[in-house]
Formats: sequence, C-alpha cells, structure tokens
Amino acid sequence: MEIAKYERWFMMATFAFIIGAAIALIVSVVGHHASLAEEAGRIAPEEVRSTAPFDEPGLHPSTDPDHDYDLVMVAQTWSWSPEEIVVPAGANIRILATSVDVVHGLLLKDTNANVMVIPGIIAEVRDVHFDEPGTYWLFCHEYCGLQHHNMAARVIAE
Ligand SMILES: [Cu+2]
Repeated sequence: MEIAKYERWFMMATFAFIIGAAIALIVSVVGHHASLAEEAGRIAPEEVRSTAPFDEPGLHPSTDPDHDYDLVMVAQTWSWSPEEIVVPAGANIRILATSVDVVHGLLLKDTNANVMVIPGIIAEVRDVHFDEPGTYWLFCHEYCGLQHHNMAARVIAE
C-alpha cells in the first residue's frame, strides 16, 4: 500500500518534469526566438582569407533579404577578426562565422548568438539584434588552447 503511494508520487513528479521541460522549450522557441544553428555552407580553411565574404571580416550590408547587415567573423587561435565591430542598435543582423584552424565557439553575450565555429563549415546565426546601445562581448566558448581565455571581441551598438 505504502509503495503504491510513493510510486504514484514519483510518476506525477516525472510527468510534471516532462511538462515543465516542454513548456521551457516552447517559451524559448516562441518567446525568445531560439533556433538551432544552421550550416550555411562549406569552405576550405586555407581558402577562408581569400574567399568572400571572409576575405573582408566585419560588418557589411546583408546579401540576405531578411537582414540589414552581415557580421562576418573569422576565428583563429587565439583571436577574432575583427576584434571590434560597431553596429547600429536595433538592426537585424546575420552572423556568418568560420575558423581557419581548430574548433572554436562564438557566444555573443545578451543575444541569441551561440554557435560552434568549425573549420570547413560556415556557421550562420540569423536575426541577431542589439536592442540596447552598449558593448556586447563576443567570446570563444570552446576550449581551443593556451590563450583560449583571451579570445574575445567587442560589438559596440550605437
Ligand atoms: Cu577558444
């Protein structure tokens, strides 16, 4: 009798956890526009610096009709190109990033941008907004060697 009571309690707790996880997923997708990072294409790491748009990292008018600007980022041990980017606050920005050497990660604090930056692959993050003017730190969040902790760039929204 006692065992059946606790079993029912555990089943209810498990069910509540699943419902809670489903609600959290729906809120993050619908409310916060979370989405899976997309692979926008492939590029040979040794050709990154000579191939558009990665031959000119930085902010450019977007080639995608849904976005105002493309923020083109190149990762290398242990820095980003460019290390400082000025963007208009409120603009709809698409990030395109790739690596010339090892696996890095791109995390833009206080935005929806959080992707792996893998050599050979072009990572795309859509609909990035800097609503409040200010400085947004861009970190590497994938351990890439001795100076990984110094691998940061700044996005200045104004
Ligand atoms: Cu790193």
